[in-house]
Amino acid sequence: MAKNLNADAGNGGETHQRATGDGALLTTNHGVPVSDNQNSLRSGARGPTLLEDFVLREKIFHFDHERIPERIVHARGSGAHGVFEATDDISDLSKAAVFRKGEKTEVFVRFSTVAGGAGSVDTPRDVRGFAVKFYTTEGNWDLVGNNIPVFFIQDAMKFPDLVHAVKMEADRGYPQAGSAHDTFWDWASLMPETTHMLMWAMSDRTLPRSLRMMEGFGVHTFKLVNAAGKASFVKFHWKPRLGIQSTIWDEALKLQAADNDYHRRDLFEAIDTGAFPEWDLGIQVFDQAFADTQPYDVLDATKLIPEEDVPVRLIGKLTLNRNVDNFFAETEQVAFLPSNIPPGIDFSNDPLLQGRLFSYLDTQNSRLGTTNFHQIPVNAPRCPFGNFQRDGKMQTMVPKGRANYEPNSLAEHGEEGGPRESLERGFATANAATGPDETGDKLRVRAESFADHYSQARLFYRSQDAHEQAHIASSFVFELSKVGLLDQVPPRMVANLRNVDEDLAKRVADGLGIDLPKKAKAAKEPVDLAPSDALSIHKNMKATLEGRAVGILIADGTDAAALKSVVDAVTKAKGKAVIVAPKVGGAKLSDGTQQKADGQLAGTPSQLFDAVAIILSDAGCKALLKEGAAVEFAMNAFGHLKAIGASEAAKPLLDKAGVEPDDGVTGLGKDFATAAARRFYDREPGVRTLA
Ligand code: HDE
Repeated sequence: MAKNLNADAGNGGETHQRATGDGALLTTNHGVPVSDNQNSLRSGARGPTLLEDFVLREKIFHFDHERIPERIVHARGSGAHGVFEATDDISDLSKAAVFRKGEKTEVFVRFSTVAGGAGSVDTPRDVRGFAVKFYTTEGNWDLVGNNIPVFFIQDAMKFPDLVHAVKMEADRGYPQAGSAHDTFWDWASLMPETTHMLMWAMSDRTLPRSLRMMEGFGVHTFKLVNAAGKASFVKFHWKPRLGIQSTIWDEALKLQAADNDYHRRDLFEAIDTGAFPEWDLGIQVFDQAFADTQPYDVLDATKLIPEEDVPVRLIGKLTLNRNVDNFFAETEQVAFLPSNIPPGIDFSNDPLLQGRLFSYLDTQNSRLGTTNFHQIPVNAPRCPFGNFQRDGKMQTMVPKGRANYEPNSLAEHGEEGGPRESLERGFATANAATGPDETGDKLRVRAESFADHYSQARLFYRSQDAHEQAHIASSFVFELSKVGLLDQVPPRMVANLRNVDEDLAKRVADGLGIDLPKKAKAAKEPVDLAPSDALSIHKNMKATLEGRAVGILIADGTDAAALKSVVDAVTKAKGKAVIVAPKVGGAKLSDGTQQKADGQLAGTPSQLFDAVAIILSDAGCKALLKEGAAVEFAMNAFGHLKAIGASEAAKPLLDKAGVEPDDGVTGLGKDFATAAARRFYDREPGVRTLA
């Protein structure tokens, strides 16, 4: 490589070490080759920098504008490419090509937290976004859902209030990424319609173990439309093949310290190693006659339809099989629009959905800076598309000819006339009004059928097992205990909870140390609905190591054969074995071999794993007894209700960590692999006080 003459002329030295290997020529954005990417152009070796330096100016100019406004909500997200395959024939319900049995459609998926900024952490207590863009042959379909089937509000009018209340407080700029603060609970306690969603938000649903282990929901009622124009109502569900799995609160808090990118890394690494995450797409289909007979309104996004009433029918499979090549270009620039919908699917009159149809298109213009955001590769349809919209900022298409209006007769003159509408193939809105009050006078009202704010909150609570109920009560206590200044708020919230379940309200009041307030007046008295097992995580949990990770703590002297047998057992069960040692260079095993570690103990705590094995010799254990991180490794695994398999010699470490014998504390044999596939919730009352 030629010497840098300018640098040599100055202090005579190269400014950096050059990587070997030939790359393409480095140029400016306009293609001019760059000779020196280290030094700006100066007048004299120690003189001022010259304005003339177009290489420096262009580089800094572009850098200055690298950031774009983050999403107002759902700013922090992780994306991946994949494929959706339709597995069942539903042509009687929908004519959409994406549902044709055997049809494979490329997709892009972005998971997100809601409240935190783009640089916040992955594991706050928060709802998760689950947005899927299907690049169908009939245009893009964006199913922009969440991991919870209901929402906080019934009407789009309240969305800015919800978001202002939950985001960091306006004057102090904190807290980041969480709802445990004054303004959120002030607002929520004044809005009884939030109660059902609050039950979900305070449950372990908002603490997913992995993005690969959570359900997804379209939330709103949509419509499917068949070739004859017949519409049916539908709710969309995503069911993870790895099962639903959540962490517990203390673990989620400690994960924030251990790895800010816990979910993003987990998703990336799974896809990178070929462990492709999969979900089944399910639908609940029903008609107006069913809707008319339910004790809730199917257009109300604070309500769900119990799976026991309308079973979920599986109609397709989603597989995420490719990581993004560039986070900004794809995950950051992807623009989801609930209004993207192909023929065969349609909207309902849900007033929340109706508001979303405007908001998302509007926000992309300020976020991506141009009405042409659909031309960004991750957003562009894969099918041919064209119309007479023209120009605008960042126009990258070069339409030919004069046809930028319609109708035109240019083709009669031999010129290109442009695309044409099609009555047969075009999107035609399904005949909208099906239910009562769906047309009529213009009114700023909430339908009377939206008035029951508590029955389904009660249904959710009573469908949980005892451990899950304790977690919900404890989350309310934790969050409301963070309401610092507004003393009126916790009692007001508990007064609402009395409409959900008296025992829950009492537990929360006790946990807060306040008197049980008078029950809040309900807009409509709640009723008892039959509990739904499908709403509980625990009742549906899969005992499996697939997609889970086991941390194996070793030190000098660890028995080589025992280590190998644990690694083999974990791998055989499709889990990931991660070796942790005091030094990342590893440890010298009993047979004299040096075992490299995947993680250093101080930076690889047990909250990163679903179960742990501690394989130590007498000497190794003695050394680790003085190591706080080793004691915490065992203590937190126990406190987070995980299986702990340990060698005999590791016993003193377990004793020091306060690990007590139970079904989850095993030796290193077969019983460990079985135990590692689950968590031990019965242990919890012994390790912490729950409300
Ligand atoms: Fe969103 N929402 N939302 N939302 N939402 C956005 O759009 C909005 C709602 C959801 O990964 C924004 O492109 C309004 C329900 C997800 O890029 C914004 C209302 C559900 C994502 C917006 C709702 C969602 C968003 C911010 C009430 C679950 C992330 C940036 C009428 C069904 C998508 C953007 C991604 C993002 C508005 C309610 C899910 C501001 C006005 C209900 C998963 O346009």
